[in-house]
Amino acid sequence: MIDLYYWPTPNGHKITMFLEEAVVPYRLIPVDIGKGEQFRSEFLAISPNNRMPAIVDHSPIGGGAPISVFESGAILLYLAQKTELFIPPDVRGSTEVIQWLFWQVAGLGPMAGQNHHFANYAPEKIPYAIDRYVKETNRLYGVLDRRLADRKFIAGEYSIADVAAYPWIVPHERQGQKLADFAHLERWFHTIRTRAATVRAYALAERFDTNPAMTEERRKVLFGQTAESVAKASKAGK
Ligand SMILES: N[C@@H](CCC(=O)N[C@@H](CS)C(=O)NCC(=O)O)C(=O)O
Repeated sequence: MIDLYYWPTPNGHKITMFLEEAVVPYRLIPVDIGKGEQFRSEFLAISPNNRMPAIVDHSPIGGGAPISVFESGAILLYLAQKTELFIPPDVRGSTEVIQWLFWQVAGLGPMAGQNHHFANYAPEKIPYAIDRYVKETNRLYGVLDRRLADRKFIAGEYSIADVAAYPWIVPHERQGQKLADFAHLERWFHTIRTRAATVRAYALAERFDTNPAMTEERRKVLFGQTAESVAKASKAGK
């Protein structure tokens, strides 16, 4: 049994998509990031970066104490290696997948995240910042589109590279992007959107308030943290 610390955001969807695809039994443990539940000391023990997703595997391969994993890319890799699914066993195949997984976690995710922030959440509209991240997101969409020109999925067969990238393409309109400008990416997107596991993963998110109002309190919790405030919140048992 896997415990999944989750909130319905793109990084959270990656893990429910994997677990639904692999049909691994799991328990969903909500971490309401708008309320600051990511700063609780029990959660920090599992996820020292105070971000979800994180998992605890109570039956790791080889037995022994439970293994906890934070960072969505590391979680996908851990689960793929554990289940031997969605990553090829050979060095060439797995290297293809790992490169694109890292491309997503180091590039597409953070750049699209800044895009969301400056276009949708920043209290001031800063044209330079909005333009910078809309353009960078557009460049990354172009990279993915070229990659998909001659293959069905990012690394051949459906893999954790696709699982990592898909949830960051879902909010393409909020990112100021038109999927119709990227024919191969659009075809890939619709192929993944209709997979039964993707449908199940996104249906789970509906249990939660996926689009809460951005109150001052929420803004402070999500965008106003420092090392000191996180340490204080964790001590206060928030
Ligand atoms: N690099 C991390 C990013 C995780 C992340 O940013 N999670 C966000 C939600 S998508 C979060 O937990 N935010 C809480 C906060 O900012 O305090 C990963 O890929 O897992």
